[in-house]
Amino acid sequence: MVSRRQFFQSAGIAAAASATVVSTVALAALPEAAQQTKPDTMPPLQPPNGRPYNPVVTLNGWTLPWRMNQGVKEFHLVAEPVVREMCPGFKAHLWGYNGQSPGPTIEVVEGDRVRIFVTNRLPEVTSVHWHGQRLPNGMDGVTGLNQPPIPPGKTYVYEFVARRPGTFMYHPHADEMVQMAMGMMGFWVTHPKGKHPLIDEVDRDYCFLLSSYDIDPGSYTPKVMTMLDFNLWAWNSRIYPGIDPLVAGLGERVRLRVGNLTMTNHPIHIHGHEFFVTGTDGGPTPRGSRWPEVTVDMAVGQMRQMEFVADEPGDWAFHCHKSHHTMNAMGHNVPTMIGVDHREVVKDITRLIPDYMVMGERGMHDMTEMEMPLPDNTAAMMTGQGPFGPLGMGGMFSMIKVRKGLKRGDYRDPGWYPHPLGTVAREVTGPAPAAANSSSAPKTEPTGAPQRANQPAAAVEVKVRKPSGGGHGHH
Ligand SMILES: [Cu+2]
Repeated sequence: MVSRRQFFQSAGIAAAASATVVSTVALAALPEAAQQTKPDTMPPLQPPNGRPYNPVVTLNGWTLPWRMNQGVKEFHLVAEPVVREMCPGFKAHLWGYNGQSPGPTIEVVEGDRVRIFVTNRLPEVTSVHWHGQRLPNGMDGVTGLNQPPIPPGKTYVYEFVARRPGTFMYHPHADEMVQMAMGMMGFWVTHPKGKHPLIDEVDRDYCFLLSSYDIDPGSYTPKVMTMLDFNLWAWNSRIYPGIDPLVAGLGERVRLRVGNLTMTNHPIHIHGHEFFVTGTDGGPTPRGSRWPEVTVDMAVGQMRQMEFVADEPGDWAFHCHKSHHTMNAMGHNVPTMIGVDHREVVKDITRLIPDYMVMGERGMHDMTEMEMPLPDNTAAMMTGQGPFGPLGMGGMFSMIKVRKGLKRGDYRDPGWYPHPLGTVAREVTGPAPAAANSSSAPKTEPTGAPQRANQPAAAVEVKVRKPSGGGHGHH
């Protein structure tokens, strides 16, 4: 078992050292606010105390350590501006918790008494709503309805018993539109205490949140006014090829927990396997209600738990089935990348958040960064190199890598699947066999049909740009 100290070392977590507005006296009594800024998938946090459980692995994320205080699990969340690397070469200025967006996953056990300190280091008020939890009304986190807003620089405390096991999330209920567009969200898992008739034990338990951003190519901060026309579709604020693969040993039982905090639905699709929806944020589903699927649609604000046995070796695509959601950084009104006045984005946000420039804690330097040549902070629209060439994917795309002989607890990328000889689709050479209805089948493409196979990649890229702005067509 990995000790808490070892976990801290392996995960590279350092205690927060950037206290600015919160007095050190007030912080002294609080549990340490662990920080994590690396975008890697961190190893599962084995519980150092309390009831045992099999921890989850947060995709490109981590679990928040706690302090046990007279039988109460105490956590410390710090709401603050963060820099999130969404994929290599592309950084976004978001808001999140404890150094990252999404915030750390909180894991507790059914029946645990939980106390969560929330320190606000944002330039405006916030609150935390514990989505899906049974709790006292005054702990539900809706600003104005259940509690006063948490002012900048202040720390509030929430306390309740995690009454039912399941898959939950947390997010602000204060200036929600802005704060969720900026990336404020996190996962919450309540493990069952002992055996549960509807909750099976699994070998691997992955979780992540669906989020979307609208960041013009070359700029860093999401446009918070965007309602539907986002250009970045993310899993845990990462976009492919920035999303780690989900690794499983051959024959292992795998659970996937997903929550949707975007503004549209996402049909999440698995290749090579079938899964069953075993639970929602409402709880475990009755066994009689489960049927096999290869795609599960997730509405806004919904969470789903899917389970399958990883019994087919290989590198299996796992993605949102909306094809526009497996692409990156489409410029809406940016037919040409050069000469975009992205300072307008800053003006828009400043209108909403007068203190906006404070968030980067870089003063005017942010402006100079934004004046860099545009392609410097832009994710390629479709990218990723596979064993057979470019994958042509981005956004909500990853892989489930199933391997024989993988050790339990080994989450490292095993590399590309070595296909057994003769098991890869290949070119047919020599005369093609006649089609069954060869009399009507044309031997060549009909006249005027696009020569798809011969089209250069660049032209394809232009064609799939969203038609909403000026980005459609050739220039
Ligand atoms: Cu989608």
